[in-house]
Amino acid sequence: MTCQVYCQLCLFILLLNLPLYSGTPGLRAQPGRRTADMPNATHAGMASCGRVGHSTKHQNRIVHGANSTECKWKWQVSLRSEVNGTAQHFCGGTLISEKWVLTAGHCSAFLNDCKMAKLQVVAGGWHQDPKQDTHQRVVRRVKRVVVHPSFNVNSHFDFDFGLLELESPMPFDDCIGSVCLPSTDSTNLRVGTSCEVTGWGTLDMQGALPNVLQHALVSTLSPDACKQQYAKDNLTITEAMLCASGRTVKGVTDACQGDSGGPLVCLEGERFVIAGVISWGHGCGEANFPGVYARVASGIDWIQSVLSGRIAPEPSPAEVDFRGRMWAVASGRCSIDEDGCLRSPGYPDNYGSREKCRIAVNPAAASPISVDYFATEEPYDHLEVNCVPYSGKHGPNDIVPNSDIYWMADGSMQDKGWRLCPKP
Ligand code: 4AZ
Repeated sequence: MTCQVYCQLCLFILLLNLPLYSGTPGLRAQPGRRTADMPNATHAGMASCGRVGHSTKHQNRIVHGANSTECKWKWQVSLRSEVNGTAQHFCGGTLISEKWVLTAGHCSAFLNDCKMAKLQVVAGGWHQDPKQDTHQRVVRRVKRVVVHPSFNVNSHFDFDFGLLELESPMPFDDCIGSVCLPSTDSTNLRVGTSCEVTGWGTLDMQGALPNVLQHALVSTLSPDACKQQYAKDNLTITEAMLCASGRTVKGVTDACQGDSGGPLVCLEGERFVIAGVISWGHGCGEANFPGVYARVASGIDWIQSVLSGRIAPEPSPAEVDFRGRMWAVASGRCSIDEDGCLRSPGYPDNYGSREKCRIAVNPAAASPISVDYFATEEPYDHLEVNCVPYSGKHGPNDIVPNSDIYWMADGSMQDKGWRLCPKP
C-alpha cells in the first residue's frame, strides 16, 4: 500500500537496481533530555557526535528547503548503486558511529549479495559534481546489512530501520562525523519541536534534483493529528512513526523522493540528536499530509543491541542439501519439480506480489540453464543469475549459474513466471 503509492520510486529503484536520482540556527534547546554520548549515557565513545561541521565554502531544498553549506551535516551520507560504471544516489543515510550507518528498512531490505557488491556509502559529499566539493569524498563498501526484525514492506512501513556495517571505518574529520543517538531512556520528543531534515532527494514530487545537499526546518506533530490526516487515506500511523512538517514563505517544507533513509535531527543543547529516519508520506510538501519518519526512540534498543554486538551477525546459511542437483531453494516459495527444474512461486499459475526467493547453486554440478518458460512483468519482476537481471520474455538461456540466484517481484502486476531446467 504505502510503499506502492508513496514510495513507489524508491522501491522501484531498489528492486531494479536502477537507483533514483533521484542549518538553520534558531532551534530550541531542550535541557533535561539526554543523548547517548552525554554523561550517564548508555553508549559511550562518540564524544564528538552531533556537532555540525564548518567549511569555507558558503553557498548561499528537499521541498522548500535551502542549500546547505558544505560540511555542515557531517553525518549525512548518500547510498549509491553502481550502474554501468557510475554510482547513482538512491537513498540517504546517517553516520551514527565510524562503522555504522542508520538508514530506512525500505532502503536496505532488498540488498542481496549482488546489490551489496554494487553498493557504496559516500560521506563528506555536498555537490552533485564532486569537482565543486572542497572536501574529498570518502567511499566505503558495506559488510553487513541488518534490517529491523519488525520492518515489513506490507505493513505500513512500520519500524522502517536498517543498519549498514561498513567494511572499514569512516575517517571522522571536519566534514565527516556522527550524529548523537537519543538515550534508551529518553522521553518522547515534545510536540512542536523544531528539527532539520536533510537530503539530496527531489525538490518536488516527481521534481528536479538539487545540485547540493538540501536542508529544511520542520516541526514534530502530535501522533493524533497525524493519524487523523492519514486516516483520510486509510493509512495507519503507528507508535514507531513520527510526523513532521514545516512552512516557510515559499511553502510547506518536507522530505521527498530520494531523501528516504536520511535523518531528521533536533538540536539538544549544542548537539544534534537523530529523532527520525525519512520514511514515507502522501506526496511531498502537501499541507495536509506531513512527512512520516521512523521514530528513532522506538528503534533505539534494537540499534544499541546491533551496535554493541548483542544481536549476533546472522550465521552463514546452513549447508544446503543439493541432493546431487545443481540448485536448491534456500528461501521463498520457488520450487524444484520432479525433473529437477526450478519454478517460480505458484508456477504455472501467476506468482505472488512482493515475493522473493534465494536459490543456492552447487557450482560442482552446474550446467547451462535451458529456459522452458519465462514471462515476468518487465522490468520490475526479475530473476538475477550471476548478478545479471532477467525479466520480460528474456530468461537466462544457456547461462551457467555460479552464485546464488535471486527472484524478486514487486507489488504491481503479476505474470506466470518461469520454469528453468538444467541442460542435459
Ligand atoms: C520517498 O519516496 C519519499 N514527503 C520520502 C519522503 C516522503 C515522500 C516520499 C515524504 O523517498
